[in-house]
Amino acid sequence: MRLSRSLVPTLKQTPAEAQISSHRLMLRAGLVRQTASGIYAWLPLGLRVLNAISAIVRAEQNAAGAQEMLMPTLQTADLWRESGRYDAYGPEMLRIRDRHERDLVYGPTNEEMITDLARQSIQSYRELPQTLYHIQWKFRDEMRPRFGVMRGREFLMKDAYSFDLDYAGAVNSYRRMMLAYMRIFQRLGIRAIPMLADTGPIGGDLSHEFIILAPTGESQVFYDAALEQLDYLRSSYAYDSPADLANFHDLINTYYAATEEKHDQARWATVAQASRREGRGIEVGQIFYFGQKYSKPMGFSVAGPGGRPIVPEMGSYGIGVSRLVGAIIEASHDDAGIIWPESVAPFRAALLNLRAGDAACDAVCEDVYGRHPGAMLLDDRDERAGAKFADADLLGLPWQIIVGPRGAAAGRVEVKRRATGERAELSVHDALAKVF
Ligand code: P5A
Repeated sequence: MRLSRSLVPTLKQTPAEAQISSHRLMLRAGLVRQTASGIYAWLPLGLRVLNAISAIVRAEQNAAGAQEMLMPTLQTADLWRESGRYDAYGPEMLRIRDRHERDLVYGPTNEEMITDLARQSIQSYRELPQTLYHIQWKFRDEMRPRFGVMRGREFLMKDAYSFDLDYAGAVNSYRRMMLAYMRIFQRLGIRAIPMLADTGPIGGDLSHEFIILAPTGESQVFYDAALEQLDYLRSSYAYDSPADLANFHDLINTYYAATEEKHDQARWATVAQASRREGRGIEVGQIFYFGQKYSKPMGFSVAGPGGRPIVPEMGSYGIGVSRLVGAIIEASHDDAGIIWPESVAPFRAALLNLRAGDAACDAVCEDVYGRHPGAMLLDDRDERAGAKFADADLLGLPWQIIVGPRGAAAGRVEVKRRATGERAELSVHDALAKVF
């Protein structure tokens, strides 16, 4: 992408409305713009990050055997009346009336709709278990939308729903999704800690929140530092092995982790002083086991062996995809700007033409850009070198390839690694070998 022809409206000044680093940086780097309170437009670079996160979430959900589908954002109020949540959900739910005076809601979550779809289509115990998911916009009319995309009103969520024949199956599905979540967060370059949680308006008996530490987080959390060291990607737990999933779950439960609401001072005291981590946390995902909370009132049953009806056991599993963009920045930035983990960076490298119009600089830049046009952001603007350096650090792409007139004449460029600041002057060939 050529910066001279792109909508990347970077800002030098800190926008007054942004209270936390990630929100400030998302506005300054031109990733998003607010269009109404708690509602954001995703500009080209922001959308690339959102898509990169979605792709990782999708790949790991598929690997775990979940099937992707897409449910609409608008839902009929009748579904919510069936489950009893139409009144219970309160003013957070956006209620809409169409021209025929029919009540609709803009979905804050999809337990009712997926249960309705399942009861229409799944008749026999032979068709279970199944897990389905989608990545879709949600609306919650939050009382205090704040911190940009962290607590928006419209936000992108990945939500999955599992259907099993019995409790043991449901617990297995829950553990499988938990393993998928740990792998997703690790692939995203963040350390999210699973913590036992309250179930809130989704309801149910068992829930975990996935939390990353950040000073601006909304809740106080406590956990054993050993949980930061676990490697889920290289672990050999198989998604289709209930024994593996039980071992994985036991491993997680070996270590203390809790939010304020579930904090247990007596157990906390048994964690070695040096291993205690305490601070503010941002919730990037939450999973729930709620048994028959929706299937029962909504009349969803399947024919068991011999025809006896079985009411399926369900769970739901959410990841805040748009919140993650803010959360990742919150966890990975410095005074100069964002430091994207490679897996979600909008581009792998920034290519800085320090003197656009200089024959040697232009030739080197076009040559380098032509080799990886989809992976590079070429700063070909007519701007001072200082402004280009500042914007490159602000945008936070993992690598910078800096092309100045003196080096270019000799076929040499400078390569800078954003995360460490480490620099090297290299031939074009060696620079490309280092970055790609
Ligand atoms: C699980 C999937 C649910 O809604 N139903 C379907 C369950 N869970 S949840 O915890 O309420 O939401 C899941 C994740 O969505 C993100 N999230 C938000 N992100 C941005 N702005 C918001 N206002 C917002 N509300 C929830 C969180 O990451 C949460 O973990």
